[in-house]
Amino acid sequence: MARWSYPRPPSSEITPHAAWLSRRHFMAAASASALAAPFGHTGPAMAQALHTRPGPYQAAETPTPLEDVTHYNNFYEFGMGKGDPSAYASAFQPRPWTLSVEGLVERPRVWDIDRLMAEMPLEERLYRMRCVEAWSMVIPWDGFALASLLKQAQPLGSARYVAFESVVRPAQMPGQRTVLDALPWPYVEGLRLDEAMHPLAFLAVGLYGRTLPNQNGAPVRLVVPWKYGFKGIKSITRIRLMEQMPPTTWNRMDPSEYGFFANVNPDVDHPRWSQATERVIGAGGFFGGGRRKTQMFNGYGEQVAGLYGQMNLRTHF
Ligand SMILES: Nc1nc2c(c(=O)[nH]1)N[C@H]1C(S)=C(S)[C@@H](COP(=O)(O)O)O[C@H]1N2
Ligand SMILES: [Mo]
Repeated sequence: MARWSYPRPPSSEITPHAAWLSRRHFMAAASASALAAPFGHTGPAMAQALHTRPGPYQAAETPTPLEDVTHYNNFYEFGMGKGDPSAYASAFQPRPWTLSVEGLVERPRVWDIDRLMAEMPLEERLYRMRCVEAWSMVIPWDGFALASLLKQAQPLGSARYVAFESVVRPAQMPGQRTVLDALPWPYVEGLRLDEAMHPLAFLAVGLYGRTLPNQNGAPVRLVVPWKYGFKGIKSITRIRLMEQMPPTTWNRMDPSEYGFFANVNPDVDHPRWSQATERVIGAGGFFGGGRRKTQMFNGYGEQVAGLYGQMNLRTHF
């Protein structure tokens, strides 16, 4: 395995999404905007404590240090570097905020985020997160099951998929000003309805017992622990139930590299790298850490394998 020196591994090693974008001549535009966006530091110091109870789903591993969880991020709305979200997200205003649940539902509704957080009983979920770039973390999220929100909306019988949309705010998100011709905004994601209703599918409004830091997707983001991290769409404004499979950002960018399902699978390699192992972020130094074997469904197979029955996970990757 390649070695690197502080502060950042070469992008070819750990930012394959970025490597993809650079083929679209993104890099020059991105560095120009970084100079024009001198925002300060943001982080959990500004966050508020949440009243959360321990939930039923926990991972055996040690949580990744808070510093790594909040400073090693993928959030292209703020730039492509792992340090860009923590550097540039402090100007982002996650309140006031509305989240709409619409489409094929009996009761469409536009939620105020604080109202939603007051009405939903918050619980902690310690989940493994496996990025498609072959690194992983273990994160204590605070939030509620996606299913409990969807049930309130009462999905119609015709609903088969759930589409998610991130916010578009180029004035507060420097990456949206520069990546415009490479990545189409808003960032969009989707799940099959049965995946979305699975008890492990989670909407996070906090981490480490505090309101969600901007760089982690404030004020509300999706967490689907058996899928690659890019399914965990951040700063969600809209959830729409649909009959057809919705388009998803990375699948749209390159369907040969990023599937709709994106279930963690050590046996199906990404076309440009192996998925058999992963680098554990924060285990033994900021950018150090061990490498370990990747688990099928990121270790959640016992709970979720039944969702896929006899489906060929190689073709439906
Ligand atoms: N809107 C939006 N959501 C996003 C992304 C993004 O660029 N934009 N990156 C995804 C990727 S690739 C990963 S690995 C996770 C990272 O979440 P974290 O920074 O909180 O660890 O967010 C996902 N959600
Ligand atoms: Mo990712």
